[in-house]
Amino acid sequence: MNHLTKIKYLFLVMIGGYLMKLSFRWYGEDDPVKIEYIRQIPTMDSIVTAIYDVPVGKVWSMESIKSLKSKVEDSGLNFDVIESVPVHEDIKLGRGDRDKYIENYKQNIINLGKAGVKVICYNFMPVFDWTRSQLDKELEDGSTALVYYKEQVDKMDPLSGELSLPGWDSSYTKEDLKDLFEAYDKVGEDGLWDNLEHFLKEIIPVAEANDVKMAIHPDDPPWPIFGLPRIITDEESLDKFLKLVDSKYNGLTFCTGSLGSGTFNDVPKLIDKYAAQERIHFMHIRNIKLLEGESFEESAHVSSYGSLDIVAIMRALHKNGFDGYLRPDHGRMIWGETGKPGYGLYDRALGAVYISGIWETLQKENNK
Ligand code: DNO
Repeated sequence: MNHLTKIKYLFLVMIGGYLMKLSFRWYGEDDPVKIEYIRQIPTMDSIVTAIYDVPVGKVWSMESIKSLKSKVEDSGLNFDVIESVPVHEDIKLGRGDRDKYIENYKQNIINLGKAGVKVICYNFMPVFDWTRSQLDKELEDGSTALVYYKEQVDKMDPLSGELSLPGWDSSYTKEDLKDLFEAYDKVGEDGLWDNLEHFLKEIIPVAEANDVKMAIHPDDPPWPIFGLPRIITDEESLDKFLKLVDSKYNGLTFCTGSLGSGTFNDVPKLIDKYAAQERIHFMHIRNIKLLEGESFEESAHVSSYGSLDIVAIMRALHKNGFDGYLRPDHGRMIWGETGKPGYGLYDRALGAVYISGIWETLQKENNK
């Protein structure tokens, strides 16, 4: 911890500040996990949510944002982080109605800023968000988890129109998908970078003016899938991304599981680097067990259950006085719970308490 960070840290501790803000993803009224239950998780600060019934690319009305904010605040939690405001494919492809969609995106930043939102998470993955081969793989202890087995993914046919994962936009028809795949083939990696740069140069000034920090989510997994380009994958690409628009408002959602599934990424080292630059605004803490050859299983958060050292990760954040938002990411399904894969209550709550236990230890060690 450098001198200034230490002073800021000690000051915050004195006034009862908790620095890192623990948050939890909630899918709104339709989420089987009740917001009142989330409130009961110790040290919980905020809800991470979004408006889910507006098609990608449209403006979220002030009315719907306010009503969501009230629901969250009535439960005693803060409404500071939105995950996600999705980016329309026309923006990523630099085609069609891109200008209109960028204007709409700016309006969403303005509206969310007015409602007091501090961080917006988004991604720039073509067509599909996160990808897994199975959502309910039974682990040794009888719990189930999301897994990515390369040999199974290689056999999947995304153009069949039959594949579906909870993170994907299911409104595409077979024809839409065919058209998108052809368009991305032409755009390629370089074109995707150009389109990302254009998007950032348009939206970051609006984010600055409205005091909303933008936080891109890395590609999950961090390599191309189904022949579609993926560009936010490793240190080189994160450096390149942050330089496209060199502003604090152009930052990262650092997802340990996404970046960590690439063996080429040293997760604690990357966190140390980008937290020191104050470019991490939102953390997703997930553990994964790396298997041979681009395959992995999601595990319990505890370090010894996966391949990531969660204590080293939290230490890298703490060392840099991280005062952003952090949420436990994907949990397994345990204790017979059913619901949204990766987003049940129980295992994520265990993860949350494990994480805040590590944080408390680091704070107390530091105060000695
Ligand atoms: C997976 C999530 C992602 C994330 C988006 C952000 O569980 O972390 O779906 O929300 O990529 O836009």
